[in-house]
Amino acid sequence: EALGPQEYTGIKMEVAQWSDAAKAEIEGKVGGRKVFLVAATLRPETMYGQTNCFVSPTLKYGVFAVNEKEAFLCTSRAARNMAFQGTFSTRGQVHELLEIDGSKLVGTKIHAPLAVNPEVYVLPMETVLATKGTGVVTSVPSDSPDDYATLMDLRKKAEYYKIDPSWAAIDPVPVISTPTYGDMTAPALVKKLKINSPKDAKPLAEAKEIAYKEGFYNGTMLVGEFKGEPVQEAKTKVRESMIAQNLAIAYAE
Ligand code: A2H
Repeated sequence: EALGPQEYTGIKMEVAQWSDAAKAEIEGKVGGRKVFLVAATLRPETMYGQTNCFVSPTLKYGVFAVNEKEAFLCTSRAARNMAFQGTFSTRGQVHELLEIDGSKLVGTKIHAPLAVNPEVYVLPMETVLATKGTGVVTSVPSDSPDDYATLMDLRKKAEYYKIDPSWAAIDPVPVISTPTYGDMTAPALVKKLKINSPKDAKPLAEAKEIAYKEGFYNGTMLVGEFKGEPVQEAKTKVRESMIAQNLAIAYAE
């Protein structure tokens, strides 16, 4: 575990269309604000390859006022951290507009900033931790073994997970090329380590470690503003560019 604070990028994914279940709960409660799901990521340079977004189907989320125009959807734990980091106009204070079950968010259509596929859906991920980040995880299956394993499992068992197969239909997008694994690092590692399910925790942790190091030290950007540049350089540039464009926030814990 990291000793110092972890510096995440909070990706602002604006709601384009609520699921029916969420719509019924949100109606009339956000005061005309735009609502964003805020996903905490350590790999902002991969955002071109978002294919969906994950929430925990067993966690509670809140919608929190940022100011008169915007609201963020995340865990209340994350909202408290944001309040003390100056994210909200009411510094130090959390203004919760409503609470909602993660399960009801599934099927919501959102806008994924920078993504090659800008419209994506919210899907369930059982391994989302309540104690980390915002409880919202944007999914980049080309470069995250967890995201890839979960997406494949959702496709295999759409009925069991009660999802419409069309919500999980976007394929991984090549974003970063690495010398050892090509332009689909996570799928290559999931295959190599014979990972069959998002519950294969041990090999997934190993795959995650390898993918992270390989991408960071040896990866080259295949798309976007910093195409052709090493990931080591593009990482901070994409983060800063997204924050400057109001597509993301700095979030630490
Ligand atoms: B990363 P660390 Cl492409 N529960 O973003 C489970 N996982 C969570 C989470 C939570 N509450 N909050 C964030 N995460 C994920 C992109 C990515 C990530 C890629 C590759 C690897 C990777 C797209 N998903 O993470 O324990 C988020 O997924 C592996 C390092 O704080 C976040 O970054 O190190 C990462 O885990 C944070 O994990």
